[in-house]
Amino acid sequence: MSTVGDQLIQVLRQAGVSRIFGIVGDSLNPLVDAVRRTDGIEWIHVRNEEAAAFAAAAEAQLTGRLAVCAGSCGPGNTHLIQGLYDAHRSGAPVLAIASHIPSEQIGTSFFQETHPERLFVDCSHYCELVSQASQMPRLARIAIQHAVGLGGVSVLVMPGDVLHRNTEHPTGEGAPVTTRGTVVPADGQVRELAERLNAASTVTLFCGAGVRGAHDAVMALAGKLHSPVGHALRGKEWIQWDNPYDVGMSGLLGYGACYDATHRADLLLLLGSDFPYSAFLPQRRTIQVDHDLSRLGRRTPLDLAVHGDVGATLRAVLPLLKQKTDRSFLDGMLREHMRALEHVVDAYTRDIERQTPIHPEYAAKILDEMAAADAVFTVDTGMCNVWAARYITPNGRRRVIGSFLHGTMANALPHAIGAQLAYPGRQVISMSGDGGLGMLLGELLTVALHRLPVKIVVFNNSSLGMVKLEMLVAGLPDFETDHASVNYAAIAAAAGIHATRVEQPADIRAAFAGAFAHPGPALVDLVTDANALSIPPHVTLSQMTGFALAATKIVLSGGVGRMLEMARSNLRNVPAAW
Ligand SMILES: Cc1ncc(C[n+]2csc(CCOP(=O)(O)OP(=O)(O)O)c2C)c(N)n1
Repeated sequence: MSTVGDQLIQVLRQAGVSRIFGIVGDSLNPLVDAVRRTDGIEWIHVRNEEAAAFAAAAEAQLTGRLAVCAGSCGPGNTHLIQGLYDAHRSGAPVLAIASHIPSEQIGTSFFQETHPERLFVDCSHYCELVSQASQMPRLARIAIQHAVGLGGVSVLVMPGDVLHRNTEHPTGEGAPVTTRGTVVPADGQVRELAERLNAASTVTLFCGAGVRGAHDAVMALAGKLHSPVGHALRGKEWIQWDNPYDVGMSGLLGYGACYDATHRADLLLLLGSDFPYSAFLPQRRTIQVDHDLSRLGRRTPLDLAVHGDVGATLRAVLPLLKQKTDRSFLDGMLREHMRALEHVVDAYTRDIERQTPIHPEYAAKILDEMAAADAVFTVDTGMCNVWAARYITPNGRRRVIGSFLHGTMANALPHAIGAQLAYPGRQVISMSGDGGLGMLLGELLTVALHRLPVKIVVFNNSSLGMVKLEMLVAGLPDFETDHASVNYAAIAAAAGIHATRVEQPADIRAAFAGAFAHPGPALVDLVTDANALSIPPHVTLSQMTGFALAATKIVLSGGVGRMLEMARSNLRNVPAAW
């Protein structure tokens, strides 16, 4: 007889799942035993269930396929929460199997009792208790369809005794649908979109993660409308490459002419972006296209909302558009973009090649140059977000993921674990803050245990650098941000990881080369400057107090990597007349 645990594993196999991230234990054991007895699926042991959820989130985000994590009852469940929030907010299809105390004990304050079906409600589309064998395999398929269909987390709460029971229904062959269809907009919306785009004198496009797979269509649209194309952080990897209309990024980490292009255009077209900072949007003359109806109009009033995938919508509207003839707005914005980048590069520290502690931007620049053309970068929340946004040059093949919506620390290393398992042959680089690495330090052991060839680059400034910056912006003296130096290379080496500590800028290249050439896991511990971002002298603290845009000014005193070259080469396409 097969058990409910066996049945769940069979359904997961039908959905194409080949691994479960988690930590074995008590109520989970029947499931783990089913994994042991089933071909084609493995158990990936981590050191903290939080990391299991992050790893599944990365796998799901990168591949678009369902990924699975599991936690045992009580504390094993509560550890999952951080990673599940990250997965859910990123729209990553993740199924969490939250095993539960014996079903007859529910409601008795039993050992390790929590109420998982309440606990995970806020970070899932679907969260249900499986209290009897007869509910399976149906609930497993429903949970999977929710995760994949709605994009986010589903949780199956499974008491250990239920997992252990004999099945009551055949499993059947019906594989869950794990690829989503395309949302094609209604004809009337397409016509109205065309009319408004034709009527506007100038249109700027602002792209989010929803432009994934629509690069050609967005370029064709920009070409027809002579539109500047800006992006949010999550849109960068999909749209900034091979883009002669690029005007940079908006938001707290933004740069270039994006802000002006979005505010000065006659019409702003938001494409697949749920960019949360309303203050950076003009709040007028805006059209939004999104495959998710619930996002339409939630950041800004809209002249028109279009429900559709970006690619499908643009392909439908392009034949209805007239070629605009006046490109002076676009050319002006491209020039402004280049000037803005030149300005920040001028302000950028000159002696950077010799500076110690190492300037983090110098290290990020070298990392960008030396990383593989199809590398996957996972980026810790903190200043690594800034370095990735500024220095990791997208090319359509690289991927950059982070906790860009939940904004939790310590995501990069466990994300890298999921990424490396999903793509064993690809270079996976974890851009870790020392605070982030310290928070889930045990995951170094996971990397070592599974011999994952992850390359961990630690920006080790002995500081919670992003918070230090926030305190400066708020006019507060920084407090409890700087801590004693830790030698992460020594820790990694003790865990059996190839490790190098780098204190001199001249040694960075050799350290990266050694790490990238090493066939197994490798860590480069860069001793970086916590004060790399100081307040520009002409801005006083009182000017900045409480003013969010000030963060941009501070960050703008840093460099912008290869983006200046891109801006310059885009200007070469602009007719000489300007
Ligand atoms: C779990 C969690 N705790 C606290 C924060 C607030 N926070 C945001 S960035 C940051 C500092 C990160 O420090 P580190 O990883 O060393 O990176 P750095 O900014 O110094 O490069 C903190 C404490 C958070 N985002 N997530």
